[in-house]
Amino acid sequence: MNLNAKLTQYAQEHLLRFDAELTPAERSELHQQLDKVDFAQLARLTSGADTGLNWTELAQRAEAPPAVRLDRQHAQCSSDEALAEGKQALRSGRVGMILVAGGQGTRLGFDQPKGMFPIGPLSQRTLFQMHCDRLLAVMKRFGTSIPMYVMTSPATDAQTRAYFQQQARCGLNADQLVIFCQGTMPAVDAKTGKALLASKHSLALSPDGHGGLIEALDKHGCLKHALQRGIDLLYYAQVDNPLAELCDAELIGYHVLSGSQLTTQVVKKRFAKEKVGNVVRIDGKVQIIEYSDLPDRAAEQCDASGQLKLWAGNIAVHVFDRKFLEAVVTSQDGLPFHRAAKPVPFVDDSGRLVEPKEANGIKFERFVFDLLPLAERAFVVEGDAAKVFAPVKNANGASLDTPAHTQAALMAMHREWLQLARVQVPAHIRVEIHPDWALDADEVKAKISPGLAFHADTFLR
Ligand code: UD2
Repeated sequence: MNLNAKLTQYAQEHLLRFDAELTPAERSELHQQLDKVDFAQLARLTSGADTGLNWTELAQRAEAPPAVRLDRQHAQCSSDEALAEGKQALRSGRVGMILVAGGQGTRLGFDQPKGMFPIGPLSQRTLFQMHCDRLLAVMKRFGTSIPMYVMTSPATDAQTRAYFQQQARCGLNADQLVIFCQGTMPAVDAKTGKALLASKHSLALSPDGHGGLIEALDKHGCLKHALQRGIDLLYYAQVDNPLAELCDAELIGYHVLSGSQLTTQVVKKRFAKEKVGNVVRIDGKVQIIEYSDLPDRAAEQCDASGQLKLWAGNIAVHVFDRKFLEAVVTSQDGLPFHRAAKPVPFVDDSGRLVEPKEANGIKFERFVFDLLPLAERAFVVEGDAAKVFAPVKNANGASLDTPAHTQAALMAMHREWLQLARVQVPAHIRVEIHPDWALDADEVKAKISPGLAFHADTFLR
């Protein structure tokens, strides 16, 4: 079927209304974009056939998920058993790392990929560098190689590639770094469902959400790359959280021993309406209700002991079975799309660029955590928020999740490791520890003499 007929079939023929005025290069660009769009899928999404979920009703039925809590009591296996199993999995090269980094630092007032944001409190290492340093230290400890799959978006791809090239891949070997770009979805007019043009010769496209990961991993050959290297476990984290314990042996061990397809690390929410997804169980299935979808009443419910009933906050740290992801790729529906009403600049019928202040368009995004209810066996493990979660989301000055908060959390953790080793670190002294020097409190203890005192800011490396 030619392009014209295809567009007419889906009532999107307006996309060619400027075709006659375009240069050959412009026409080719537009036609290439249009060829890649799945208009049947777009029609399903805009027809109302997919009306979304009733979160209020679902939230009423939501319970806390079954989870291994921080005290590690009542778990089917002990923390030591999990640790031993996870170490074995790492040593035998079964683990790969996925880092999603499609976001820009716009909310931080940083006009580059967020991964390039300098966050090391003393070292000024970037988010990318900190994640790579941790991964390299894990590789060294377990004498193994762990490839890192970094997902970018069209907005961050070129700069991210240039960054890793300039920085000698942040220390990773050529075969340990795979950078691939996520897909896009056309934005549509909220009233008519018609796709919007960003210019006369290009569609208004936006990233398809971090859930676009699954399709992108397949499309760019990453699942095959992992298979060929004997990797059957993929550890997942977001670039914005430098505390994420990439390839943590205990979490991997719980995943393996529980026979889970998807294991997720959660933290106890600090307050009811904290901006983290809520990991819950509904009708026996573990799933996530995003903070923006959870009604206040459900968020604020407490149990008999006065604790939040829906306590488990999503920090976007998961372990996936590679085979589970492969099955999702080949399943008919894959992950559902969420719709977000947003202001979307567009070219109107007269060819004029309109830049709306209010939401005029709908963007479609997939969320990686929608994999949870698709898993037959999912497992939830609580981590200590002070040790595993300090995301960089907002510019300094905001009340939460700023670079200053993240740096304070990093330094507090490193100070605690030193204090556990009976090293004196006065309150005004700032400390940062490079993972190559020590990856955890035990390693600090093994390296440093008790009784030592710090008198100046120190970056241990
Ligand atoms: C996300 C989770 C939320 C909570 C929180 C923890 C969603 C929808 N919500 O909230 O439940 O756990 O994180 O920090 O995920 N990204 C891409 N491509 C995209 C969109 C996002 O790579 O198309 C990456 C982005 O670079 C970032 C991460 O995904 O590393 C999270 O995205 P976000 O900052 O939009 O999500 P947030 O903070 O609202």
